[in-house]
Amino acid sequence: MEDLQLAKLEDLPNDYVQDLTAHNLVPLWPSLRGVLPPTKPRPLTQPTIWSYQDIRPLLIKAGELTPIEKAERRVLVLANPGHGLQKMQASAAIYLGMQLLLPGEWAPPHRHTPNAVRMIVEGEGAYTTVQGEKCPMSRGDLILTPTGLWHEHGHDGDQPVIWLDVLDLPMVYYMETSYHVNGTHQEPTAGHGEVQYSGAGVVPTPFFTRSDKAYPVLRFAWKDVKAALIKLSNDEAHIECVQVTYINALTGQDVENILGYYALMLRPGQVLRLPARSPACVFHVIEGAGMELTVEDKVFALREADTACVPGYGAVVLKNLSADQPCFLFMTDESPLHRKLGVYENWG
Ligand code: GTQ
Repeated sequence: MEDLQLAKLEDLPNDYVQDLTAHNLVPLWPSLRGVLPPTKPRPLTQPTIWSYQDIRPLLIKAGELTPIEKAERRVLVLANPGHGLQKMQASAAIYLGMQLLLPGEWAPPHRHTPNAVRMIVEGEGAYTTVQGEKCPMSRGDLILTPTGLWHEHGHDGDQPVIWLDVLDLPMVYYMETSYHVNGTHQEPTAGHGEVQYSGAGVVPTPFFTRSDKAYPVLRFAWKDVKAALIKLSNDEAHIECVQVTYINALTGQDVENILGYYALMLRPGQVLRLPARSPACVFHVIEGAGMELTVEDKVFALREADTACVPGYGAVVLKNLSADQPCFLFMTDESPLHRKLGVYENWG
């Protein structure tokens, strides 16, 4: 059934509207179609690409302009113009930032309510210490800093290190639950979850380790994730979507509570159509000779280290432009949030 045209605010007498305002009241009907649009949502999130070639020199320049002590975290935020750049949102729930740490620099310890991950883009020798566990950074590695865990970044190497930060900051901020606490330097103490939980299907018996850690693994080395994708592709030659999910080895659930993290392999020349689903999604090229991302009527070309964001409810087509090399992507989406809230939809 067609929606009826509803009355506008201007259809009401001025003094009546003023009376409402004076009592903190608002008529629903002029705004009803805005908050409940017909048939499908109207995401503010626009399909957007950030090319690493554009970001890198500007980030290096930030390293010259702003000392780490004056930045704490030296980050250029990948802001979606559909939300307004000042909102610092890639989508409704996703924040993306490109962070630079120069040799010898130190980003001091803190913890905060938003969950974060880092996807390492460039450089060697830096590390994040998360709750006493030292996590070295190499290209393609994923390091978790879940809600409430202490973390600090250091750099013993001799070249700049750059990584992509993904946080659920917009969501946590919207809920009025975002805050941070500063801490003191942590000497690395704990073992390495990625070593203890490295056997797929077996985990240290919880009774004996008596681990009360909610997050058993904090670092996922790219070499292991890449090997898992290649094995999956070889063993399941017929499956179309060669994708793995970063999960919590103790719960089998997504590795963090609000955003989902995945790695995907496009076979040489592969064209992969992803269904239209409610969550917005981010794509970042870890390795490959180039790919094409089509969403709605937009086509983006992505090279290594490029990042793109697409709104929910639109079908996405990924195409590996190389005929002889696979292309590897890191992906983030809002699926865990949508599923928990009961609004997750797959429109096929
Ligand atoms: O490295 O702890 O991009 O606290 C934004 C907030 C990075 C971090 C960001 C943060 C961090």
